[in-house]
Amino acid sequence: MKEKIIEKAKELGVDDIGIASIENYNSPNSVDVHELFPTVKNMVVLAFQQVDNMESNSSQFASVGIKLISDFSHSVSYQLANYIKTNFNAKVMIVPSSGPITMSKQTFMPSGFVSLRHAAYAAGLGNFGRHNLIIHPEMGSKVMFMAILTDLDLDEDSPLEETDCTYCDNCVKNCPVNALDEDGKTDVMKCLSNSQPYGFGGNKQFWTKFINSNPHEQEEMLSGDNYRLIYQAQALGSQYVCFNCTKTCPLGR
Ligand code: B12
Ligand code: SF4
Ligand code: SF4
Repeated sequence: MKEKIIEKAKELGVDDIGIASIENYNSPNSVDVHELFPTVKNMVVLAFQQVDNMESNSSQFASVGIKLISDFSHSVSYQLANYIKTNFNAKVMIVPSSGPITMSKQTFMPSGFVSLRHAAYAAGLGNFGRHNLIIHPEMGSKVMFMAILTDLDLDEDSPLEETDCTYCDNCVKNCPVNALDEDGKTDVMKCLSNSQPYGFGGNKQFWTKFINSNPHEQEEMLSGDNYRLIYQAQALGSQYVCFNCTKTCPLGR
């Protein structure tokens, strides 16, 4: 069964795949997976290599890469989940690449329903680096993940014991807002405001200013560049403009 799933995943364009048992998935700050899927047994975790748009000097062109990989990985995950469901009579649920996520006023911090970094670690697809991202043995830091939760019994992979991170600190030194200064923790609010200036915070700021402006100022605001960038980020879902911690890491292709 596992071999057939791996073969199908590779045929669909997945770069690497690992199986994590739910027992090995340990993400203390995330919800209990059984609340989402009571009979879940395993996670089929998929790794996708990032392209190099992030190296472009144009921040908007750089943001294209993450959007494309996200679209592709969603489509592939759906096809693979459907294959598992149809061929092995199993239940399957897909963890999205990024949104929707929990974004409540109470919890404040945005959080995925399932932490894909912890899932990838449990599936043996890499280990944490100094930038708090998973470093894959071949693809290095330029890798993104998706996961399919299933009640199917599958042979699990083991987590990697060693990290490939050399602690060169390139990621830490090149973070424009010092979000990585504390070892083992990303300062989420610092990263968010810098890497997604047209996301929730930027959008809220825009409309708060808008309702306190006179009609002439409002007209100016709506025809300005900032609103056009906010509009595109919302409409297309391409929100990241900073990739420094990933692109300055020397590991990978
Ligand atoms: C929300 C979110 C964000 C938020 C962070 C919110 C948060 N609370 O972590 C923001 C907007 C800041 C963000 C930024 C980025 N993100 Co993001 N993000 C997510 C998302 C949707 C949820 C993450 C989550 O639930 N976090 C909450 C919990 C799980 O975090 P935590 O328990 O506090 O764990 C943290 C620390 O404790 C530490 N940690 C935990 N265990 C261990 C163990 C060791 C040994 C160490 C050293 C550290 C460590 O690492 C975690 C990160 O801070 C995931 C997708 C998903 N569903 O998982 C993508 C995801 C994590 N993001 C990803 C990426 C690529 C990025 C960016 C590089 C985006 C970009 N600019 O390209 C930056 C990197 C920031 C960084 N260096 O940490 C990838 C990571 C891929 C990888 N190779 O690991 C993911 C998995 C998306 C995907 N589909 O692949 N992200
Ligand atoms: S994405 Fe940018 S702001 Fe966020 S941690 Fe990485 S370098 Fe810092
Ligand atoms: S840039 Fe250096 S310190 Fe940061 S994750 Fe990569 S190897 Fe580790």
